[in-house]
Amino acid sequence: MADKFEESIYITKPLSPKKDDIFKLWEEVMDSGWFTNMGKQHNLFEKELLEYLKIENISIFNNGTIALIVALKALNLPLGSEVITTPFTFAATPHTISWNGLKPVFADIDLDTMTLSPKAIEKAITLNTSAILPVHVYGFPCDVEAIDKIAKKHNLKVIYDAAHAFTTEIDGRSICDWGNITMLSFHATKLFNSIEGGALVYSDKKFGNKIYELRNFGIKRIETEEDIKQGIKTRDIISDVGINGKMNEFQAAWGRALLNEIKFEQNKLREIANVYVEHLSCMNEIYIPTIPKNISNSYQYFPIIVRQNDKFSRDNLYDELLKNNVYSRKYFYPLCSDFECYKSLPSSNPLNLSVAHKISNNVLCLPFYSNLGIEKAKKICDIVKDIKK
Ligand code: T4K
Repeated sequence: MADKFEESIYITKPLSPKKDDIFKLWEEVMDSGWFTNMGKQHNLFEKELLEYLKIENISIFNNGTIALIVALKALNLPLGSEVITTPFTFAATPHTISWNGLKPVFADIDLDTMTLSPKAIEKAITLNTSAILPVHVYGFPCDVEAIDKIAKKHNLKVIYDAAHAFTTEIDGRSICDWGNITMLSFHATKLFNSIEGGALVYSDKKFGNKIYELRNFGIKRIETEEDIKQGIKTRDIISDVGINGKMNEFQAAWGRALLNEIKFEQNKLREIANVYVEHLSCMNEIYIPTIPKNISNSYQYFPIIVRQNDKFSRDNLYDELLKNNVYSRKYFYPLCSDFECYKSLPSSNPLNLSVAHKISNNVLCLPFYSNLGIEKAKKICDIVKDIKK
């Protein structure tokens, strides 16, 4: 029998930059007297992310949720129109739809990828549908090509929630290349973090100005001929109902200092993933979803699916791990469609979401962070095997 852990083992432990690196940058910010409102660190962070992710346009935010709210707003979707999304996600996803005065419509997921099923999307489309909001859950890419075709056929906008998919690529191409706008999250619990933070990535430059304004209270800087005649260079007007979504200089500096460490971290996470696969895949009670070879894994979460029997279930595995001081997480149980605020929607009917219910009732995310190390990962596997005995 493996001994229980003396310390608490959480699902993740946030990654910090090297102290020397971050203190140097923070000192620079303090000395500059410029703490927020699109300062030097902010602008450098955006520039470095463009290069790192091999993308063309990015706007960074104070968190991923506000970024997603702004993405939906920037697309100017008709008030009260329907946005098709997955129930198998974090609360933030459907909440951003509701915050925009739009109606979330839940559609079922695919068994293999756990992401929105293209067939279920087609079935959910009505005359009132304006957009699709799929989630690359755990960094597993949605069927982006099929969703692209559906969106074109029905003239719908696509906003991807890629909160878990930082650096994910399909055949070497950034996951952010699909859809009208993609949201990334840089929350502390994410592989790459700026403590709190997020970003919007878009291919069409015209969104850039709109997003810039919406992120900053709707402030638009204009220059008229009359103003120029009168010697006024620029004037600020409020162009739209904006919000405060700005990332401050301290967090932007944190993100910059961490960016170059991500590849190293992902290599260490790959080793931990290999330990889990080696020790748990032989158990009939556990299925480990795998990412296809043409996809580069973000290594954000390590989900397993429990094949329930009389003696072994997801909930009993969760409870037993807890007794051993291991805090695994039931991401994402319950489904968003079962939340009080959404359960009365017609699309929340469990008959409409049978695959999502099946996955949500049996999924468990194991502790997954580089500092966990190989030995502790092996010990977690031993505890899981002991529970089965
Ligand atoms: N879309 C999707 C699909 C998302 O998953 C999320 C966020 C969003 C959108 C929204 O993006 P943001 O607005 O957050 O940028 C956590 C995160 O707070 C949340 O960002 C994340 N998804 C979600 C899946 O997980 P909780 O409520 O589970 O977090 P919490 O506080 O229980 O933390 C988890 C564990 O991490 C703790 O048990 C211990 C450890 N931890 C956490 C923090 C904050 C630390 O060791 N240190 C820390 O500082 O939501």
